[in-house]
Amino acid sequence: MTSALVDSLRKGNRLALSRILSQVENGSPEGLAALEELFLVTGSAQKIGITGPPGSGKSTLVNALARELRLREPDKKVAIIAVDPSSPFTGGAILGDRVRMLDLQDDKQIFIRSMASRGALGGLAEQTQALSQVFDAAGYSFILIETVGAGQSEVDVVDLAHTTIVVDTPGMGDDIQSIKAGILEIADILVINKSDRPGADQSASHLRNMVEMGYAKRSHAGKHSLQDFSEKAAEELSSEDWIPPVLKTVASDYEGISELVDSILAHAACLHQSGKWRVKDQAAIRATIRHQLIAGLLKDFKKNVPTEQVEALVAAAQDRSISPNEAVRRLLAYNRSNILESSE
Ligand SMILES: Nc1nc2c(ncn2[C@@H]2O[C@H](COP(=O)(O)OP(=O)(O)OP(=O)(O)O)[C@@H](O)[C@H]2O)c(=O)[nH]1
Ligand SMILES: [Mg+2]
Repeated sequence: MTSALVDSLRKGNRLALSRILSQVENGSPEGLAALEELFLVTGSAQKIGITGPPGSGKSTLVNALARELRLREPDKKVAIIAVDPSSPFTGGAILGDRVRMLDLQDDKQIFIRSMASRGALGGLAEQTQALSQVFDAAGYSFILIETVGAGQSEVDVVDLAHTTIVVDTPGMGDDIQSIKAGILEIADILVINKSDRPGADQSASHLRNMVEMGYAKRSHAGKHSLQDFSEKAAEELSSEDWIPPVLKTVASDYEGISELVDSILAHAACLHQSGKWRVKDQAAIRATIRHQLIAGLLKDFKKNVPTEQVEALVAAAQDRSISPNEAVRRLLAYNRSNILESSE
């Protein structure tokens, strides 16, 4: 049964969208019910993760990207999700003339959402996943997800993106070195933003060298973001048909944005062509089920087995009267017997 609110969201009503996003974010029963219904019509949006160190210009870049995508694909809607934003979205005030003509706030085909809270739906990645499913079902073709530096957040939102853009700034040679491994594993597109500053060319060529050197390795290692998925999926994904480009931008002046959008669209085309879009999608769904299954089992276990029981067996193992293995065996047996009892 479709609720009236879900109906209006599917028809493009922004107020309905906004309300469902809040319900989902709060983990309310209405929100979860809406999500279950909406999931069935998801799968077409391109989720684009933008990550990088604080202050590197991610928000500015996302603003510019949203505009350029709208100019390029006037029939398509763009959503922005900011995870843990420390700087607000500008809505265009600091951008140049060309972009002011198309103000984010005035463009009803752009929807900006900052993640206000965390915890209601598990970790940040789950919340972001849920919100992007709502946008996807609401007909948003591009979902831009700004997140704090890769590897710095507890959960990498990168895991759910089709396309991951890693942003850095010039003159951070040492930094680039230190996050090199992470960058090469997760980036589909590398961006040197603030290229109006000295050292941009060196940083770009430095990164290009690293991409070239690391690429052979990467194709064997598979993407780190897929470590949770089946090995087969990771293998299928880590081939060499996409080599991450290194681009220079001045997001505050809209420079290099057009090239960046070219790369984003090309990456989507490449994923579709190679069949990896589908593989990624399937892997993400498998991971979601696995995640929720583990959470559900744990919840059942906590309901079935009293803390004292757990603590007693932990203590017994700590005393070396039984092995940890035996403790687990007994706990699982206890859990099972309670499941049997409650189902009788
Ligand atoms: N010189 C220069 N400044 C820029 C450029 N892009 C962004 N900025 C400025 O850099 C500052 C930080 O930009 P943000 O877009 O807020 O950076 P951010 O990565 O989103 O920051 P956090 O979300 O706090 O991590 C702002 O004052 C921007 O105006 C650029 O290309 N060149
Ligand atoms: Mg920001």
